[in-house]
Amino acid sequence: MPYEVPPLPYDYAALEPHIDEATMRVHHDKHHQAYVDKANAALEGTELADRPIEDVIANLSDVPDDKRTTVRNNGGGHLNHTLFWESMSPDGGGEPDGGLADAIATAFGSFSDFQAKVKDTGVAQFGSGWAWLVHDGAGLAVVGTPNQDNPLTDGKTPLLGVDVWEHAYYLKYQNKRPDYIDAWWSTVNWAKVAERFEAAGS
Ligand code: MN3
Repeated sequence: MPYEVPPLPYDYAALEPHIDEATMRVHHDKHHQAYVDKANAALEGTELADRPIEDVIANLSDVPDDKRTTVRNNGGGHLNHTLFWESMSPDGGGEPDGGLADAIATAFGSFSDFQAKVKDTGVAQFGSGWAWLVHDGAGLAVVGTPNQDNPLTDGKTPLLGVDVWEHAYYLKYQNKRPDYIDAWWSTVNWAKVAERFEAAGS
């Protein structure tokens, strides 16, 4: 089955005022759709076409040489955005609790230190990319990836990612990427992040 853009789990305007409706419409309907279309075109007719996108991105060496970069960029774009929409909620924001909160405190010292590290990583990403909270097998870490690379390719499990491509914020925030990241925290769906944390075998 070809990949499909999953429906947004809330209204396009539901993340206002943090993420504006116009950005959500073009980001979800146009950008994500383009990644899906290009990934499907690259994988069509190969044995990889029926694999979950997580498996493909975790095993890019299985992709034929002439398709690998296209799949890395566009399959990665599909996976990253699928994770991203689910990581936000109109009821988001605040702080995690339970085991995830403890793991963040252990890894980063405090929740605010963790937030600062994500922001620094996102702001420092030259050009386009993502800043991630990952489980690296031993514990939690913050990593940046360029373009549409996903931490799974490096054997790390993504728990939360913030898209720092200009298309994610430019309509509302123009060049002010730090302000966008500050506002984005108010959308984070910590219940979903905790679910991924538990599944990662914390
Ligand atoms: Mn994007």
